[in-house]
Amino acid sequence: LSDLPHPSGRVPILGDIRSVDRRRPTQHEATLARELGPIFQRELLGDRLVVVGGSALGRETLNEQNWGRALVGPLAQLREIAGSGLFTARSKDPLWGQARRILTPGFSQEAMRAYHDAMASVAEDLVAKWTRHPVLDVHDDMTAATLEVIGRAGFSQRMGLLGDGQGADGTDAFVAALGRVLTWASESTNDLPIVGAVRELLGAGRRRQDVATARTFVENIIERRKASSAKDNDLLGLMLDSIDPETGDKLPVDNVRDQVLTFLAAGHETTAALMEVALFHLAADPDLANELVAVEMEGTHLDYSTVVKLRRTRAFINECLRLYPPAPGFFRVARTDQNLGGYTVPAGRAVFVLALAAQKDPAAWGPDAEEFRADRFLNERLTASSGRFFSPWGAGPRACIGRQFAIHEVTLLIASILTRFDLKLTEGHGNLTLRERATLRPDPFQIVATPRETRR
Ligand code: MNH
Repeated sequence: LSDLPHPSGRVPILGDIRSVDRRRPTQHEATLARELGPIFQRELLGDRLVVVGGSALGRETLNEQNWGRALVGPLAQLREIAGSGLFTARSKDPLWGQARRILTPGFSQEAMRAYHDAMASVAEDLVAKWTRHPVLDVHDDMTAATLEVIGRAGFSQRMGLLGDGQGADGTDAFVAALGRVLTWASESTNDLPIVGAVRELLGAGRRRQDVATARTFVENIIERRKASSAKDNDLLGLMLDSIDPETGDKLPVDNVRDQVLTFLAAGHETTAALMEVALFHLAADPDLANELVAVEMEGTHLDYSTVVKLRRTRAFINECLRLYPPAPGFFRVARTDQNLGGYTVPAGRAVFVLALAAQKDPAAWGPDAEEFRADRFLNERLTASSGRFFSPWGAGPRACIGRQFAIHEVTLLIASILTRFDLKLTEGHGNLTLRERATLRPDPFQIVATPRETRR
């Protein structure tokens, strides 16, 4: 692996220190992938990160027989707040399999049907808010909407974030604490040990406080549920009461807390990022928005079965996920020695599969790979043999459990918004820039929402 291409400007001992972008690491790595090819390395103090940014090589790492999921980088850091929740549990931890089996019924088609009304209630609150305040901060409103959806659908718990009064106490503090921990998890993985140690000295106290704030918040949600007589058939119900068919056990109390926190976090940050990218493109391209409305939304009642049939909207969402994957990459570890692009990756070695680069690799996606083309996924079937890397949900048994949940939510929110409003960007916001905190999420921007009726 020491033969792998590396960025120019390497310094003795420290290594490729000049080629680290602490604030936007994966976007910088995607630029490097364009210069250095489908597989390259970046070394810091002898610690080597192997980045796979090519479509074909990326696909090789998805083969579950040869590669598995690795818990390193920002993910490993997040264990500090999410413990052995589903996202941060080690694959060999029996709690992972147990939780996955217990929670899988919570993501069946039947479950999605049951969540629809809760999701629609959030869409209605959002529409009401935008009708009152037509100039809106997309970041804040998408944080609010996605947290409301996971709260109402998953935990039968209103968060009170959309100006509807009632809700959980301390939601804002929870969101702020979570944001800081996510930022730390992302940035600290790129620190040199000595710098990291200093930052840790300064930041550890704050983080302990943030973790405590987040845990208290979810513990309150759990206590409130236990005190109520409602036996709701939602995610929290499964976490608290369901028995794993394989082991006959329920989830331990501490683990339920970690799961609630995991689902509040994983369930909103990535989905909000996707919504923001989608709204940006719809506001920037009114023709596209009008076409979606005219072709498949106008005159429909947005019930469950209508929403799952919005195939153009789904294709548009896939194109958002292709160019702006909210999880910009994931780690895969070689189960046995692997030949990857002519280099030997020894057993046990983790590589970073950079979806952000592989999903726009011109070698597989063609010369217009970097262009946003909403109809791409309508015309081209992404069969296993197409050779194109498209993996915004991860891979294998550890792939996203919330995929259908997120797709239904985002499709419904987009359709509810587009059928009610014309969107436009505010002056001077013609570019979509992205910030990173383990996720890839647009920098805050505003849009103006004008009710469609008033135009006529
Ligand atoms: Mn989600 C895992 C992307 C929405 C809950 N999610 C993953 C992974 C990716 C991912 C990629 C795998 C990461 C890795 O291998 O290191 N998730 C997304 C995206 C969206 C998303 C792009 C929205 C858009 N995720 C959601 C929602 C929920 C959720 C919504 C919950 C309601 N995701 C999870 C959980 C895991 C996960 C839990 C961990 C699954 C496991 O390890 O078994």
